[in-house]
Amino acid sequence: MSPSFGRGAMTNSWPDLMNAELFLIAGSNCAENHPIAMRWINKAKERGAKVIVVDPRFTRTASQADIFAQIRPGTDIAYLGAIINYILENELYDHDYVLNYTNALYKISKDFQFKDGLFSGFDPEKKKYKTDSWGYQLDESNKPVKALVLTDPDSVFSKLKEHYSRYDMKTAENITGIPASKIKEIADAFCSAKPASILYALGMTHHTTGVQGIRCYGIIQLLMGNIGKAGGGINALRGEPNVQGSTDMANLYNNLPGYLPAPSHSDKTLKDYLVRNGSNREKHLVSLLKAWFGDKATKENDYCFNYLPKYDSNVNSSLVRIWDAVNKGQFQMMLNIGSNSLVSVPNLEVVRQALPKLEMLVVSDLFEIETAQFWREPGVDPSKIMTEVIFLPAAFVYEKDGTLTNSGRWVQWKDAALKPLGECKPDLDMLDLLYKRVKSLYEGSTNPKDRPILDARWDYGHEPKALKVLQELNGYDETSGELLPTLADYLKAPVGSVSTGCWIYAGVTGKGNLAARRGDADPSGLGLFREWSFAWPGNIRILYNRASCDAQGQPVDPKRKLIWWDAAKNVWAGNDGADVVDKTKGPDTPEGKLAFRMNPEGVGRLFAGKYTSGIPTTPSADGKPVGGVNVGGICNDGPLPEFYEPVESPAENIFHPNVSSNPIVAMPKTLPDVQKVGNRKDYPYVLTTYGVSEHFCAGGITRNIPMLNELMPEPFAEISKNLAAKIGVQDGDRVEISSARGKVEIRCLVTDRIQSYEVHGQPTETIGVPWSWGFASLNPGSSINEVTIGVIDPTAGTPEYKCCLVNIRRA
Ligand SMILES: Nc1nc2c(c(=O)[nH]1)N[C@H]1C(S)=C(S)[C@@H](COP(=O)(O)OP(=O)(O)OC[C@H]3O[C@@H](n4cnc5c(=O)[nH]c(N)nc54)[C@H](O)[C@@H]3O)O[C@H]1N2
Ligand SMILES: Nc1nc2c(c(=O)[nH]1)N[C@H]1C(S)=C(S)[C@@H](COP(=O)(O)OP(=O)(O)OC[C@H]3O[C@@H](n4cnc5c(=O)[nH]c(N)nc54)[C@H](O)[C@@H]3O)O[C@H]1N2
Ligand SMILES: [Mo]
Repeated sequence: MSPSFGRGAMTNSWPDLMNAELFLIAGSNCAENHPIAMRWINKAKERGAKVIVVDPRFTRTASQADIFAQIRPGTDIAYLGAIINYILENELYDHDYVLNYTNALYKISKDFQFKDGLFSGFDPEKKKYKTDSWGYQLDESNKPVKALVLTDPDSVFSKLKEHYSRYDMKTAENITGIPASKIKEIADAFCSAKPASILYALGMTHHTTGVQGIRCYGIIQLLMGNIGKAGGGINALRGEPNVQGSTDMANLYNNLPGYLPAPSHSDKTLKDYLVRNGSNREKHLVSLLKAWFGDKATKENDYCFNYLPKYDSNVNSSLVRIWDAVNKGQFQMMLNIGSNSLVSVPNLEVVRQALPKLEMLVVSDLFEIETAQFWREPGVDPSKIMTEVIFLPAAFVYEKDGTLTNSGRWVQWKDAALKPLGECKPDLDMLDLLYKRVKSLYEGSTNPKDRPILDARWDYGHEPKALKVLQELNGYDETSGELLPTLADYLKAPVGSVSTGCWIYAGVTGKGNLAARRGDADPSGLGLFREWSFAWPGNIRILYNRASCDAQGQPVDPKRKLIWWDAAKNVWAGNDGADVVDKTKGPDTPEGKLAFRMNPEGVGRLFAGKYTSGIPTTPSADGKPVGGVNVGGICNDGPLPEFYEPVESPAENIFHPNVSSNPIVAMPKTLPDVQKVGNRKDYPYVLTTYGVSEHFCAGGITRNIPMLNELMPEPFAEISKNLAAKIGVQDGDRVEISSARGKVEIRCLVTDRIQSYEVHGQPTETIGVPWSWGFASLNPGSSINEVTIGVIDPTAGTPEYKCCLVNIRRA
């Protein structure tokens, strides 16, 4: 529905949280934003599990913690780096796991370097990395060379150790404001509990170092052997209702459904695409093209590959940058479905100046949200606005059939309970009408550029049914027209003979609508609930579960057995579906060893290097491996997470003052007077923004519900008692919060929940403000996004909503 602010999912699931012995909840306030998490966390707590919460504020989640640490926003990598260092120095890691399931032994290219805050390959002009030196040493057959021992100077393990040797507890304290003794307490608690689960959401992702922060979690969980285990994992708690489903369907500009990379302008042919992205993706892309273009997609015409739009890989086209493009006049029309940018986008003035540049704006929503009535905003003269605005009233979730995919990858079907009000329509019906009308306008055209619209397989009938769409995602045998029964059937079929609208959903409706299942049997007692709905891929509930077994294929945790190699029957069996290349390939075969089959090298990456290989993950029709190449993903800002200060920060980077913030982050410059960066002299305090239980996101729905408005009537600024005394205000007084970009006037809430702290010995303050208000609705209020900064994470495109510099004074 709405712009997604991240990818990923839980490696495990909601009920699996009850299996953990310890939780690190850092960057999530799940008690308020994902209350269902607490149901399962509390079950684990009843068994004695411990909870660690790291947050700039003492939240309702923090009130449930055994250890709480208050952190300066945007500095998690510093204390996480110290924990990595502590694990390595004290040999607290899971030795077998590290050797068997990670790339610890792999030798890194001699050209790789990290110096003064920069990885090798930095191009200062383009502010980009050339990534050639971030690879493994390779043998003649292109296989990575492995060291014999972890201590080999070229090994990933040694590189990791060297990189994090700078991260001692005291340095981490100086950066984060968390006392060194507390960081050590967190490290000791975390490393002595097994399995331990990590939960995160926006507190980690809303930064210009967001992806690398999550990579720290990956490194820690791989070192501790917590991935692929019940009660372990890295659990991304997703946001919007069905944001998981919408990212699965690729609502990001550089994705196609099923997390396939989108073609870029350099991919002239399907072959070019496969060379760049790996031939193991051939099956998935061709099946997608078959779903979209049916019989029109043939081998001879590259399966209509050139019907796909291509993006310019030199240009970041994520949400924030789209508003820059609207400002430059690059769009005439915008279809805005289920999103409220005039509240939710950072540095709102950019959106405010962009909207009137559109000739037409179509908004589909439940309520007439701010974005739909931008021309009515106080201070705007409607007679000067030439944009034609059309509002399409949308049916709500209860008024339509369909699925919602939760963070645990469970695709859950629901039936409509009510008829839509008045003229409201489900989005599916709106898009169906729109497509049919557009197609009729192109009918008879001989212009080749119109072919994709004319050739699309759009066979949902007179009134489209959500089930038919789900079946398209499941996929068909294109010869017989039958639904594909399972993921395995899809994987076995020859390229071009099958279709799937989203390959990871294969099997969801193959044997009836599995998403509608509500079987609550849990024979293992591990909360797998494999007869409740359908989890992608292939109804596997815990990803990478091959790693829950030892090298011989037997479960390492006798209390939490997920899968095992059944030697008598020659098959991977178990309580969960086995996440393996081939269920009949045992632990003594090359395929049967791979716990991370989506990576070309088949192991978890402590060092996210560059590697392209022939490890086959997709068998062909005759069961023989396709000798294709598999290309692994990399992070644009480096193969190892490094601590960089936020773009606006109260401190210099102590590790490398000359490269203080992430070197490949660029400040947008479309509107130089609006897109400014502030300095710490004029704006000495750190602002962080967050959600509240009583409102939802931009508040389009919740600010129109009187009871919720009574509970949470207006935005406020949480400040410490010290700061209140310093600026001479009392609880409830009005304050002005300003940044280099804008200002708001709201009440302050003087609280113990935020404490003053020191950064490099300097007293520092965080100010917390919830963000769910705008000028419209039953209950208008100031938007803190007037103040926030529009810089983005260079890999994910997520804005740095969680920290910028501000000043505060009595209003
Ligand atoms: N009631 C309600 N539920 C919601 C939403 C809502 O608006 N209201 N929104 C939904 C959506 S779209 C999403 S994405 C999720 C969001 O769910 P959460 O991520 O839980 O949401 P936030 O409150 O934005 O941020 C979480 C916490 O991160 C902390 N934080 C800020 N900066 C940092 C940092 O640098 N490090 C660390 N460790 N923590 C930091 C904040 O203080 C906050 O307590 O919730 C979803 N659920
Ligand atoms: N400062 C600051 N800004 C933030 C954040 C933050 O933490 N701090 N969080 C960010 C995050 S995580 C997110 S996800 C974004 C969210 O930003 P937006 O997506 O712009 O905001 P929402 O309010 O979630 O917008 C969803 C809209 O969809 C409408 N809607 C609901 N159901 C339907 C439906 O079935 N059909 C249609 N057509 N419409 C429907 C709702 O009424 C609502 O207006 O905001 C981001 N902005
Ligand atoms: Mo979100």
